[in-house]
Amino acid sequence: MNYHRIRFIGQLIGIVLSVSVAAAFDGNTVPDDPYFNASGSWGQSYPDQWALKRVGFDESQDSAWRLVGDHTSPVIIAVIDTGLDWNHADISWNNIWSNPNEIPENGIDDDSNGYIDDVIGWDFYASGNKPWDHDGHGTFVTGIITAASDNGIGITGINPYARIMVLKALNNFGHSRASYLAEALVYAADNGARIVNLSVGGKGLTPVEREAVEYSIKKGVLIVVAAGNEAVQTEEFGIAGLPQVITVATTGLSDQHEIFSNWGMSVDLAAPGIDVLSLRARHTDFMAGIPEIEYQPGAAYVGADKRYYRASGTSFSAPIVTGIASLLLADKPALTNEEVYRILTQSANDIDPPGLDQYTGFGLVDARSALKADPRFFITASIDDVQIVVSENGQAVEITGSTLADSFAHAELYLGLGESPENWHSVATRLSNPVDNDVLGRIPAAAFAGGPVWVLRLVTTHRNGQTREARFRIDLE
Ligand SMILES: [Ca+2]
Ligand SMILES: [Ca+2]
Ligand SMILES: [Ca+2]
Ligand SMILES: [Ca+2]
Repeated sequence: MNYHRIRFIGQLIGIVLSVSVAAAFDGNTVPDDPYFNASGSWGQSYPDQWALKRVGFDESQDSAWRLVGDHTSPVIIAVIDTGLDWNHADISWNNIWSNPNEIPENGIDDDSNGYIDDVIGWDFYASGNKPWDHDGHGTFVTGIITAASDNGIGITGINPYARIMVLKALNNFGHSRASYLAEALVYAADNGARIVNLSVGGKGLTPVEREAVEYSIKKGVLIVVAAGNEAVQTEEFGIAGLPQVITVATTGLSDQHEIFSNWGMSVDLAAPGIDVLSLRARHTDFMAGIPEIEYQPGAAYVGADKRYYRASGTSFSAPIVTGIASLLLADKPALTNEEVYRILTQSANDIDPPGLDQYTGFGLVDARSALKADPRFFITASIDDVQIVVSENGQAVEITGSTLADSFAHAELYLGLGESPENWHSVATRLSNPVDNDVLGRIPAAAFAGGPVWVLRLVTTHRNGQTREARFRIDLE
């Protein structure tokens, strides 16, 4: 976030609504953007845009872009952040939302939505219609989603069909207020956004934020939130702790979760967030002045023109998920927010501890699998509680949780000795019917003879043979 002072200077928006631009990238070739095709531009050993390549956007014949059909729809994405440098050469006006019912610069709220001359979005801090980015964070996030593709310069974004609604809800020091975030969420939902990217957050959750989230979701908006970088539980971390949003954690170069990334039951997905390359807004250097980071001003600039920047954090993992979610909607506009949520989580690659885990949720987001997925498909396994119960047969351990699928075959409970068991044996009766938040089985206490620490494992099997598992550690001491 930003910590250096720049006075807000109203910038004229070059409103260009009907200029024909070179044909948009159709996804069937390798984009010609030089950083997309380069490695080591700042001396590193990996591709400059490794983060996109890791989730399926690469040079190969089965690059995720090639899975998008020929008939695409534009997708409105609200980026609630520090604004946008709309003069950046690698941002196309084609990818910025234009409010269809608002006549620019006439001083009248033509569409009667409560905001005068709101053509590309709104600045909730300054109460103005020019949400210029004096910080750099918002431009960086926007670049990951939709920097101009295949235009021969710089980087490529994920979604060439994006229309960014620029909602500035952070001031020039990178700080926000719950009321501005809430107002921006409501604006996004009321003005046609299908996805909101929130790479901002903080401790605590106000009722007004919670209400705004519920309102937006009810209106069909998908909300994608960065988990946060404090290495704390997401449940204590504002909107990221809510179950209805997609909460995104960060993985590094070897697909392991990063230690700074917040964790918890609300984490749904992980995406790359280390040394990500994106756009630098003019006159900004948002890493400078973050007290926790040792940083030489200017060190993150990339390119002779210094118009690119690299940074790490969950803030930059979230827009990777937003980019993929919005590409899904460009391809299949009839999908609901719930369906997109399900597709993204169900098609993720399981990493870290097997099954759903609190560091990476369902796993690393996978654009190829998401674009190929059957929207109906799901398979879940969760162990929510383990309790000692007493019956006429003596003591037993009762396990509650869920095992579900759109086409359920069966489920089984296993027990293994120690922290990371190598051998598993089946316990309790095999389940031939799904269980939704209820008793999964009872294991006689005698089964736990032999050691104090056990791992319980639930495996759900789909009729197509795919499985998903959940694990639960039991310490009898
Ligand atoms: Ca208006
Ligand atoms: Ca107007
Ligand atoms: Ca480009
Ligand atoms: Ca996992």
